[in-house]
Amino acid sequence: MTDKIIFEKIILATHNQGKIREFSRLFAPLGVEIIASHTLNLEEPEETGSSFSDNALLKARAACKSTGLPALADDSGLAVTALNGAPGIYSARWAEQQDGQKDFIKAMTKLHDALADSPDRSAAFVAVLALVTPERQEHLFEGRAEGEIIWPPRGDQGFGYDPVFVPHGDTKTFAEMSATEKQIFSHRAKAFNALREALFI
Ligand code: ITT
Repeated sequence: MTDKIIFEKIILATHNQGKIREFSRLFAPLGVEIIASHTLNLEEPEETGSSFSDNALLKARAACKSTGLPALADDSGLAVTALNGAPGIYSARWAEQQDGQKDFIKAMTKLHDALADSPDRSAAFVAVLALVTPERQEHLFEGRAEGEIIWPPRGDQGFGYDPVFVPHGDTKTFAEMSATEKQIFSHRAKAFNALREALFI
């Protein structure tokens, strides 16, 4: 039998408001207090890893080290088959502008241009969650949402690449779905469910 750990507070090591909204909904039934690292002005470590797992671990380790609390990080992105998995771990960086702000219209247009007339529009959103505790336990959980890239973008919910992604099993983009609908398909919700089953219930 696995030991289930009781967490009262978890640092959510992210500066991404979309992730903060989604994790707040996911954790709400568990009664765990979520503290987003940006509210503590924690520095964002540079994402130097070569995989989602590397980057999730380095973000969670940094937040755990500087707060002494369990820390959860999410490293995620869109892996497009015809682009050999790009943008992948570079999904956020494809949106970066010179002033440091992110522009996802630019990133989605770059994706559309890179796909050109490729007949293969298949893609997957991937999320790897790393939970690191002050006792130095490290846990990793992965979730994937398979689907298709569409053009032009549709919908104004969600964040990031949501307007160009239609999950298998539906006709709406993630950005046309309510938060509850997106949760049925979402890579983040699947990874979170694995975490919840392993550690909480
Ligand atoms: P943190 O590192 O501070 O968590 P970030 O936005 O830089 O924030 P990542 O490095 O993990 O996060 O980059 C993931 C990018 O992938 C994110 O910026 C989105 O563009 C995209 N992405 C991930 N999950 C997504 C989702 O559910 N819907 C739309 N885009 C998503």
